[in-house]
Amino acid sequence: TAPKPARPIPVLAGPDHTLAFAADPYRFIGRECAARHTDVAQGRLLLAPTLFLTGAPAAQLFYDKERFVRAGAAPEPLRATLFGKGAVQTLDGSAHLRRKAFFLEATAPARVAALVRQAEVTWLTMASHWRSQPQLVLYTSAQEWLTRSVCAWAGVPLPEHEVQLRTGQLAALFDSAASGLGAHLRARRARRQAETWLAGLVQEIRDGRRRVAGRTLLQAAAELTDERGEPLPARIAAVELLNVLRPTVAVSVFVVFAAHALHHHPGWAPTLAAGGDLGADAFVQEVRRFYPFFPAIAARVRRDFVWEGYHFPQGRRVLLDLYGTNHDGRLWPHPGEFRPERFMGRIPGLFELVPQGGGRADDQHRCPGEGVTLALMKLALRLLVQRSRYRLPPQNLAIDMRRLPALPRDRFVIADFQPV
Ligand code: HEM
Ligand code: MYR
Repeated sequence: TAPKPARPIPVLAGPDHTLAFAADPYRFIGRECAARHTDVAQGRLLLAPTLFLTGAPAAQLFYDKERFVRAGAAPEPLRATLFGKGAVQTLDGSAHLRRKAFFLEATAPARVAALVRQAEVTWLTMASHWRSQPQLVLYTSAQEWLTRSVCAWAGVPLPEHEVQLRTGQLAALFDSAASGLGAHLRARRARRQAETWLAGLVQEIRDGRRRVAGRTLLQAAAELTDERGEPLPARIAAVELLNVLRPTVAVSVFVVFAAHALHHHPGWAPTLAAGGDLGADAFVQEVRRFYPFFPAIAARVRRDFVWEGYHFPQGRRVLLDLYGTNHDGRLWPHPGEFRPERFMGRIPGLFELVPQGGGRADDQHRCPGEGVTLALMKLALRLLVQRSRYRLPPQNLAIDMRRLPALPRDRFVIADFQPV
């Protein structure tokens, strides 16, 4: 059949939309598309023409590997901070699948269970120190908890005197990447330092100067090879090791949001303490849907095609609206209300609940860390509800939607912490 003639893609007013996007990074795409009754709109970011996509059908399109590639999609400032250069996020085709295997092994259910066991032990040790502090900031305490836990689990040595240093570096990669120029430069430095640290450990293993017990993640990273079977440069191995360590520490953002949701919906506490999965699963799914974290992801058109009558030109950058898809009223009735019940008896489709991307994790770019994320969120909630007493001192709990990632203004301060 002959292709349908193209219809024009709705165009946003004005010469460039970078400032408008930055002013409201989570809601910009959804708002502009809704105003035009469209799932595809065209604008400009840093003067480059960009297509904005929102909603489940557009998400399904975005994950069609025949139509989009990731090479050249992520802007340099993000590759230099959040992702790392040469990372799995920027690969396509067989090179991507080969690299992805490292993450699928790292996040297999038995490995997730081992990480959760480690994280519980680490929490209980840290909780006895939290007791003696009049108050603590949940965001930064959770970062230290997750850094200690993931390094112990990964076989990455973390001497006590380096805990603050490495926690700060790992957190800067996601917390400072897109938070203004000064923070961005700190995130670049943190990436250089963290890559140097981990590349050094990889090199020690390869040279036989460091023995590791069992098949740790560090060992697996040292054994990573390219398509010809040659060892990857130690720097790239470090980038991929960081692609597990960094996002695990980033679960601190969801820990804060989970605590925030619990504070506003205390009726869920008994369900979360019981440790059963049904209600706790629904609660953490709703936290991931409701709260703003990763706003949008980028790809480029692989070759010209027509979708829904719209012409997509080869090379054009597209941004898929994750936050807006999670708040699309066509999929989620009353999207602005926190209702875990919506996940009871509903398994979301592959392109509907997309806080960590859509499609499949094994052969597409979807996040391989959703199992880790859900398990750590449920653990943190159980430990907060069942094994802790604390109160919230007066503070600003409003979520700053202009920041990347969004966070409660005061980062969730808790007082009089008592392990029980
Ligand atoms: C990819 C979000 C946790 C490892 C992604 C993507 C998103 C995302 C939006 C992009 C999907 C795409 O490009 O199609 C998050 C959020 C997390 C989180 C919000 C919460 C903290 C994790 C964890 C791990 C992880 C815990 C590892 C244990 C990765 C990797 C990729 C990825 C390696 C690249 C996958 C690929 O390109 O094939 N994540 N993630 N993430 N995530 Fe996560
Ligand atoms: C990870 O570390 O991979 C998981 C979460 C990181 C989220 C960081 C949010 C800010 C990044 C801005 C992306 C802007 C895309 C248009």
